[in-house]
Amino acid sequence: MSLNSIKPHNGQASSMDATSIRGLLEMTQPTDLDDEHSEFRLDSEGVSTQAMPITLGAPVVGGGVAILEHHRGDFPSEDIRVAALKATLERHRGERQIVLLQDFPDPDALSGAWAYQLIAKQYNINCDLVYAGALSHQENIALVKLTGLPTKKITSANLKEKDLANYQGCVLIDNQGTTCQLLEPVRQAGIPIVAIIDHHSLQEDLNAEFVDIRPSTRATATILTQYLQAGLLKLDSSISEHVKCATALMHGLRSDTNRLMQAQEEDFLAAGYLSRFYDAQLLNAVLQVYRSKRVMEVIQRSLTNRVVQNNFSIAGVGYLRYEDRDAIPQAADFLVTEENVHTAVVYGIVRDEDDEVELVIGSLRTSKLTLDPDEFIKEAFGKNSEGRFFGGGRFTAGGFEIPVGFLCGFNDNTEFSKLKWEVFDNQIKQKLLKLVNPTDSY
Ligand SMILES: [Mn+2]
Repeated sequence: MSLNSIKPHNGQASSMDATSIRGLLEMTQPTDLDDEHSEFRLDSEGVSTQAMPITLGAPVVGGGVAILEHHRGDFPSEDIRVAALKATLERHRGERQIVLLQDFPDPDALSGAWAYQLIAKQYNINCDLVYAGALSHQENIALVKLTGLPTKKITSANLKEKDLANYQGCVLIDNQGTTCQLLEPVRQAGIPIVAIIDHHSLQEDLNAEFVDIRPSTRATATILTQYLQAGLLKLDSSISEHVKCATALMHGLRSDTNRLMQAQEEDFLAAGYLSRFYDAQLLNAVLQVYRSKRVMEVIQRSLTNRVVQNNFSIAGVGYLRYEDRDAIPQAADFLVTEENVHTAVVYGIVRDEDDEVELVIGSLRTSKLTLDPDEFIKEAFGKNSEGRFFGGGRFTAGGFEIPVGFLCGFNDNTEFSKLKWEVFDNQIKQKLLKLVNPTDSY
């Protein structure tokens, strides 16, 4: 089967023919995305020429097992997936693995990684769940605190080689490395990628041993729940850790399906299974969190600054601290609830004062089913000088990151800061409005 025949365009997984994946697995152009409460880092564009073997029967010991599903339910079967994951875990029995979460992990990533950790424990594999950025959403902090979710922050700077020497494998859950700055140092340390379990569109080929990427599935928590249900770990309601993990998974799949409103049959089935084990009161406690004052202020700025045209609401919110970057998607979530608005885009300059790094970070939320956030963002902002897109998206959500580059860095001169913001604000607005009002000229 020719590889070329299965190359999708612009990361549109639906254009792939699942049956043509037999034989070889081809990775494709990445589409970047914006998770419910966290965003991505950009990664390379362009089609990888690397191919890897896919084994469709019993997995070959030591060989690659790649599983890819583009069409719900048809390929490959659940039995094959389950057998492949079991065989992979078996091959790594007794090892220590580092599970990489996206820099700003969301409930789907956190809960999915926890479920993987508990599954791996059955094989005497010890996993550390790590992320490099921050738990920037109050709800995520509550989830981690209230369930005792075993994750820790580790920056790429303090990820020393001697720490990495403890790991024999790396696992990516709910991401494919493009939203995770820890992947690079981990790869440089020569740690092989054992497994990728994700539901985002295909990104670059990472040459992992086990790959289960299902862009048509709404939540990674759903995928992990299916593995639990298939017997990789027998949940037991008398074990507190199981109950808490089931609660986290319920939260993860609810949050990636907009409280089940965008859930599909498989998500409801997964939620049905979890309902036997989860703690409804605990979930309620996780959801009962409040917005911080700073998030409220960013929302206020987005309301004041918004420009509404053709049912699009566009708002620049100025400078934000790194820890508050999650206020941007929250503001977009809020703006999209306005009457006659179907799409909201909120952006600001996020400043990491330690690193003197500044980035324009933006989020898009849409309720318009015919608007593809991925296409919209790629068209609005195009690519950088290296040919990488500034952003992308998935169903109903998208995001972008634009480096401030040479203009980076704090300046005592407030007039300078103000001018800098205005330049970015105007440029972004102009690019967005060009798409919003295609007939006008800007
Ligand atoms: Mn997810």
